[in-house]
This record gives sequence, structure tokens and C-alpha cells, in this order.
Amino acid sequence: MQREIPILYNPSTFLHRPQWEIFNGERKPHQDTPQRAQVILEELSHCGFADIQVSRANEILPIVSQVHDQDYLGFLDETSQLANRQATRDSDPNKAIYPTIHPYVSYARASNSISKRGQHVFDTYTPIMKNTYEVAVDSAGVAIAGAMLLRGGEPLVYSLNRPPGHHALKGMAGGMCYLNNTAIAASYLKAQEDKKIAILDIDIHHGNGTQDIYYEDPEVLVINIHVDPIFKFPHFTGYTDERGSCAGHGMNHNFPLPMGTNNQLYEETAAKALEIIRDFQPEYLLVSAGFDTHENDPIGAFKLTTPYYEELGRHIRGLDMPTLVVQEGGYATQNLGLNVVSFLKGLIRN
Ligand code: Q9C
Ligand code: ZN
Repeated sequence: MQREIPILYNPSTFLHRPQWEIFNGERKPHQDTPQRAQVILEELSHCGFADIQVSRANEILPIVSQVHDQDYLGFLDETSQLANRQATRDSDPNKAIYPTIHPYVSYARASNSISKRGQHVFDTYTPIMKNTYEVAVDSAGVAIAGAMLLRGGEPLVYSLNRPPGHHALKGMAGGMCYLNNTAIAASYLKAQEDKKIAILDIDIHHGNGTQDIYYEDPEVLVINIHVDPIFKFPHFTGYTDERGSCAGHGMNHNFPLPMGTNNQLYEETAAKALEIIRDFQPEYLLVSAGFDTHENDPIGAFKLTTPYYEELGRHIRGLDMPTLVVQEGGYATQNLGLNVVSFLKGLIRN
């Protein structure tokens, strides 16, 4: 069966090869492997998704700059260049830069490269390497290209993003994310037409970056379904009383769920989330789609099954809104490809 929805990616994703995360002083293999993009592409093409395109968005940086601070973008660029020089000097292509000290007073100033790392990177899971800036911009470009297709009338587009984006703040990398692809795509759509947008984040981790970027925005509804942050990353946010502030009050909704959440509890929660989106009547729906909710995910906590993603996709399809699916997490590489396929099958009009 031919499935004609546009699938967008950028081959520079394969240059992004973080080796290690640091947890509690220990070095562990990094989870965001190039194989993740590989298995998704392979399974999509194996399952008849024929319209696989390399994204060709240009003029990406002005759109990225609507979301991210200029000094943060400069930091990412300069630090990637520094990593490149150190990689050459040490003949170590995997040279990676991590923070070591974080700001500790409100009047903190970051005046050298060591303090800037702490100012602009909030954890030790998000190393900056020689290609980081370039591949992060390319990944944002994939989501922008997807938003452009949506604007051109496509009802459904899949954006294969790696690195992912939903943990990235305006001025900080974290959670393996550098630029907030979903927030950037939303910003593009908003700037073009000043239309209402809904973001549904179904990654198992709270999308702290997306929440914060749109926290005061009355035109962007942000809904997150995730594992209760008392148990898991990103720990500090994702609680139910975070409802947005100022004009955006009431436009942010968090649905934290217990460890071990199964299809049924997830489905009941998704139904509540979809009801809020339906009431809002946005012009566009952006789904931050993480598949680390799968039962086999090595860093997950839920028990969702591969066939369930099709059901979830079908329910989202029932909203009948132009939808951009932006890839976030999902680390069970044996299952990831079929999980994406299953979700997209549910979303396709038929
Ligand atoms: N040992 C995304 O799914 N790792 N980011 C925690 C603790 C950080 C997840 C592991 C999880 C970040 C996009
Ligand atoms: Zn995640």
C-alpha cells in the first residue's frame, strides 16, 4: 500500500553522534543514537511510505531567532567551533563539551566559556560537539519545512527530527535537545498568519522547553502527557498547577501519569487532552511525538504497545486538523520504526 504523506528529514542527522551522557559522575552510553533515525527511515520505506524528502528550507535562522535568544545561538555556534578545534588538536572526532558550574545568584554574569556552558546547558546529557550547531539548525529546518507544507495545504506531515527539541529553552540546551523544533515550527506558523496553534506533547518526558516558550502566549495551547516528574526527567516541571501565566493563563495543561501507565489509562488521559484541543479550535496541530512511552523503552516508564499508537493516531485524526508530527524521543530501537509507522497509519485519512 502506498502511503503518500510527506516524510521530511535531513541526512546531517547522521553526523550527530553524541557518545556519552554523564549521570551522577558516571559515563553512560548516550541514548540519542544515529540508528534511531536509521530505523525510522527504513521502517517507513519498508511499509510503503514513498514520499521521503530531504528538507530544503532556507532562511532557517531568522525563524529560529524568533524562539531562541541570540546570545544562546552564538554560544552554540562558538562552542561547536571550539569542540571542532579541540577535536582536531586531540585527533578525537568525538570531543564533547559539558557544563561544570551553574549560575547560583540572580545577578550572575557569564563572562567566559566555562560560565557560559553552565548558563546555556542545564544538564549533563546534552554534550556540544563539532557538528552540534549545524545539525541542530538542520533539524529545526526540517520542522520548518514541515510547517511550510502544512501551510501549503498538506493535511499531515511527518518531520523526522534528530536531535529532538522539546526540552530546549529559549536560552538553554538540555535533555539531549538544543533547538526546540516544535516551538520553532509553531512560531513560523504563528508569524505567517497569526492563527491559533495547539501543541500536543506525547513524549514520556515533560516538554519543559515548549511549555516555557509559550507560557505567556494566549494563541498557543500547550498540552503535555508525561510520566510524573517526581519520578523522571526533567524533574523540576510538568506538574498540574503549571497553567500558564499572564495572557497565557489557562493555556498550558499538564497530565502527569504514574510509572507503569498502560494503554487504557493513557487513552483516558488522551481523551481529556483532545477535548481541550477540540474546544480551542486551532488552525494547526503540532504533535511532539516521543515513543519513549513504549513498553520496551530503556529509559521509559510506561507500557504502551505498538498497536496502541495507531489507535492514538486515529483519535488525533478525529480532530480533523492539519497536523505536523515532530519526532522527539523513543529509544527502543527494535520497536521505534514500527511505532512511528503505527502512529502515522492511525493519523492518515482513509
Ligand atoms: N540516567 C528526550 O526524550 N536521560 N529526552 C535521563 C538518567 C535524560 C530525554 C537518564 C532524558 C532526556 C527528548
Ligand atoms: Zn523523552
